[in-house]
Amino acid sequence: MTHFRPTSILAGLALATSVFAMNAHASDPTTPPVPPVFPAEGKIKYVARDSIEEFKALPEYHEPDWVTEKFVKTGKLPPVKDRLPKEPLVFKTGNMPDGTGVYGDTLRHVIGGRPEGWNYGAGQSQGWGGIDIGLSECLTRTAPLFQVEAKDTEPLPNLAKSWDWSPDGHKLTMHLIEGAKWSDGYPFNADDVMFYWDDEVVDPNVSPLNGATPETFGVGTTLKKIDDYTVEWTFKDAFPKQYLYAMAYGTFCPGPAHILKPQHPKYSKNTYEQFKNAFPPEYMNMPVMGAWVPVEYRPDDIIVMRRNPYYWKVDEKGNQLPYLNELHYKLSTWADRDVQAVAGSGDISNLEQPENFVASLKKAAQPDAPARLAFGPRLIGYNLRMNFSANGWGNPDERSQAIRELNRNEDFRKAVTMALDRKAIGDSLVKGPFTAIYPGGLSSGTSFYDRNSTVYYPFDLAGAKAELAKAGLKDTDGDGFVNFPAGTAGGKDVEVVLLVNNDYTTDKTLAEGVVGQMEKLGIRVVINALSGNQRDDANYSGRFDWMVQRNATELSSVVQNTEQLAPIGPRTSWDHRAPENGQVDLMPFEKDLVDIVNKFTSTQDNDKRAELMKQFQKVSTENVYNVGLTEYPGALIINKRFSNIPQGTPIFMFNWAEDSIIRERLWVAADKQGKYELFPQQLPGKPGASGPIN
Ligand code: BQZ
Repeated sequence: MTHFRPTSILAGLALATSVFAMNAHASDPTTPPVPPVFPAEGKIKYVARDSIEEFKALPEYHEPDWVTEKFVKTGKLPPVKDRLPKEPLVFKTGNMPDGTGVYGDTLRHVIGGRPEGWNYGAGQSQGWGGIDIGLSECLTRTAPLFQVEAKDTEPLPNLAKSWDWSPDGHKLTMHLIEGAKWSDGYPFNADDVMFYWDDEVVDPNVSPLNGATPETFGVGTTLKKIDDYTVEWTFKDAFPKQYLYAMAYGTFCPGPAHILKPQHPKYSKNTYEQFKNAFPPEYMNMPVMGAWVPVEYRPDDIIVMRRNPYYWKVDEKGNQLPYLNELHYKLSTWADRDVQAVAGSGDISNLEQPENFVASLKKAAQPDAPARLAFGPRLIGYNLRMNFSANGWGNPDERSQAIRELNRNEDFRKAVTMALDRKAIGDSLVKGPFTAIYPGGLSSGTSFYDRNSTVYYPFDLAGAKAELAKAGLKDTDGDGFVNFPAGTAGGKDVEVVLLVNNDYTTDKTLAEGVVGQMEKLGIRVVINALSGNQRDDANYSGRFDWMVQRNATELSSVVQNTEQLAPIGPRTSWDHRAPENGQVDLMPFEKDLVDIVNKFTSTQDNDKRAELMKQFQKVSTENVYNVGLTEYPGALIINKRFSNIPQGTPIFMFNWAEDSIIRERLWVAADKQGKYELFPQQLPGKPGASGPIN
């Protein structure tokens, strides 16, 4: 893995700041200023897609000695060869930066989220930070594709080991891995896939975590079981290969149907709420297909996970993975994750909050620093998103309804975007070459980004006030804030409630910047800061006027969660969903965005796809579909004792680094292993039992 000298960045801080000062502002729409060159991008070592993994039977298999001694020889577990599928997923040694590894040690995460329970398919968060990514294996996998050239990219096989298109391209036959088992030994098969599809995606009363809906896989798409290890997709479009990305994390990761189905209202007397809450955080040993199983939960303290004895992946020597026996998720704050990673009491962090950049860089620059720190491309971005629903999504009151009508007014949106001093916003987070002027739309770090297709309304407060007047808003009571027109919301001051994730310093800093800059424009903004899970619920249910939203994968990769780029379905967009009647009241430019995204999804011609994304970027930014705030690079911080970290891993692209680094392949040399295991030589117990077993 390339790591640059963090000192080079510290030295570059002064130079880049002066570059910023040269960027003059203009009143007319223009293209955004060229982002400051960032001297420290980790260099990715590109590889061929088929150099990463394959499925095949090996002549022999191995496991940690203590598993053989304490569990196989005592009859508690079958021999490892009988716990693996006929053809396990084999990670190829050639793609392992440090080769095959040895067993032992622990990966210590620190997270700012908190678990709601283990029912991922019914929408419960496990606290983020890599927990759900590790538990929820999905049909395909995309995060490791950051190391594959875009032209060679197609999602990697995972639970789906292969797939075939029909000659007309409307049917996709997917072959599931055969003989794999859940962590409790129960077989994995098509019934798990169909339960997730029929009873958690298609069932309108259930919303899986990360927001999968039927339209995520194309309007009118169907899925059916052919046999225990074969399912068949049917699509309206021909060869919509784009949907193979939607079959990866977080939108097609089936849960254990043998545990979930008995609690589902279709098969029990439970309500949907009871189904969702049937597996609280205290429910241990929830069966997973992932490499580690939750065995211990101490509220506000830690979640501990132990290796899954039925994990269906191996290295080329036949060693059953993972190499690491245990995972910790210390339940703290996101900011503390950075602090602990550079201090060495935690092992990994996505350095994503610029307020921590300088302190983390200084710590990592010390000769005896326990962790490596490497910045990637500028793919972390924030937008101010406006609720565009005027027909009832989120049940707005009179004031909020009036705000939504304003959100739908182009002059109002232009006023807001032109009132933002994005240089000041970026500097409020961190000074130096990190942040860039970001008008909204696709991230400048994605391969689909085209600066000349990006419309930027530069900071111009006077011009912004003129736009506000064009929107019909005047300060009729002389208190410095514009008023609703008489007869609307009582002619009171225009007051916007801004939804913010209270778990992030950066989100709050940006929100406070918006409040201050909108006050100068004459709009009162009131912050509604909620903890992560509550903030996410408020977003999904439309209970917001505006929100500060960190960009998700559709803006950092385009091909992942593409459906979130525009309201292509009733429940696919971050800022515009349907109320009970299922109708999204699209504005004309939104219809154009929907059309562009649908065309993108239905073509595999790379030139057409690039052109369509230029069109998307122009329509999106010209109409201020979302109001960019800032964008900057993130850095991966990882303890130096770990081997097999791919060079230049970005903290965010097709997914977060917890997925991209392929944790199941990480290992620690015997002479560097820490004594961090809390349950040494123990394995997960039975579903619902109190903890691990000896
Ligand atoms: C990374 C990530 C792994 C979710 C979450 C959190 C939720 C959102 C988002 C990030 C956290 C970390 O992000 O900030 O670095 O570890 O978990 O899932 O912000 O509130 O809903 O989309 O991924």
